[in-house]
Amino acid sequence: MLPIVKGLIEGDRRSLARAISIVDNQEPESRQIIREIFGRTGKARTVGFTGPGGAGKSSLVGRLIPECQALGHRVAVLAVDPTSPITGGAILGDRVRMLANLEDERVFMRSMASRGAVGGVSKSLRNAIRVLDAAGYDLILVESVGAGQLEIEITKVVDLTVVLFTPNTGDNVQAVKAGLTEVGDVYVVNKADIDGAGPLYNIIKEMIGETERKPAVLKVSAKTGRGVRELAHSIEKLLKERSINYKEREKRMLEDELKDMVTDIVEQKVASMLATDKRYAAIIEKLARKETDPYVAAEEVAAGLFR
Ligand SMILES: Nc1nc2c(ncn2[C@@H]2O[C@H](COP(=O)(O)OP(=O)(O)OP(=O)(O)O)[C@@H](O)[C@H]2O)c(=O)[nH]1
Ligand SMILES: [Mg+2]
Repeated sequence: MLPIVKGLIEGDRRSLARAISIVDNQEPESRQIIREIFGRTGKARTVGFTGPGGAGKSSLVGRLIPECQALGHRVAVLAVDPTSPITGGAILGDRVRMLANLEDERVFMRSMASRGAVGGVSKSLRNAIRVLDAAGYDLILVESVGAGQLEIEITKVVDLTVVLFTPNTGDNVQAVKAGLTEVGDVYVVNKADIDGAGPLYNIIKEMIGETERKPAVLKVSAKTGRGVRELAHSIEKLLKERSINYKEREKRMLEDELKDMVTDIVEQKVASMLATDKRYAAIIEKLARKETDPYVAAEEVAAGLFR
């Protein structure tokens, strides 16, 4: 067993932090770490927090930590910021905001830099979750920073998604457009302490809460703490309900992952084959001279590759 794996299993926080960096950066050692811990994973449950910038995701996660600990969980937090090169300012800000919790030995926090394509982020995240799972953290809260396609991607990797809205940003419409109204298991109107939270809550309740999925819609204030305990209990309840079919869902998630990974491998193979294929170069020339068309050319190249 790798010393780092032994360390993280035995509760050494430095080994844990190092292992997460390795899988996040997809360093070569990452393969062996995952191979060694894979059999120990499957116990942790994961909750994603998504929503427009400044909605209060970090603040709310900070508030939820003690509530979830009170329910008996060993909590870890991952903040995913794909836009940030290694340690961006946004994450640092979050770190400061969560400083109170950082001093608490029972919680483990980490921001992930996962650069690169959408697939890279989910791969890093899946593996970071595995590392935390093997280290004995049974509840992992994942904050995703930034909006759009990536956030939707992240929701596929977690067991449960909490979508935050807040009255004082113009980003709500953006969030609706980005498809966040379809991915939530729980919808939260944060900043209940300020004007506009009530009307926004009513709108969301009507727009999303009444759909067939009937997701929970809650009003909270991460500032005053109002509603946070209720949210922790809702999350707990939903996770319990889902645990009944957990094996089945895990299998589906693994299938998604495998498909991503096979696609990656094939893509790389194809790229390297094309780079050295003389016929490919010739077909490009033919295309440029308009002696063939893109459909025929593509079929011809693909047929050559898979022969
Ligand atoms: N009034 C009020 N302010 C809040 C509440 N929750 C968070 N805030 C404030 O809103 C701002 C953004 O909070 P964050 O927790 O950093 O929000 P975030 O969603 O993590 O932001 P990003 O990570 O940058 O997307 C901060 O100034 C918070 O103090 C709340 O319930 N009420
Ligand atoms: Mg944040």
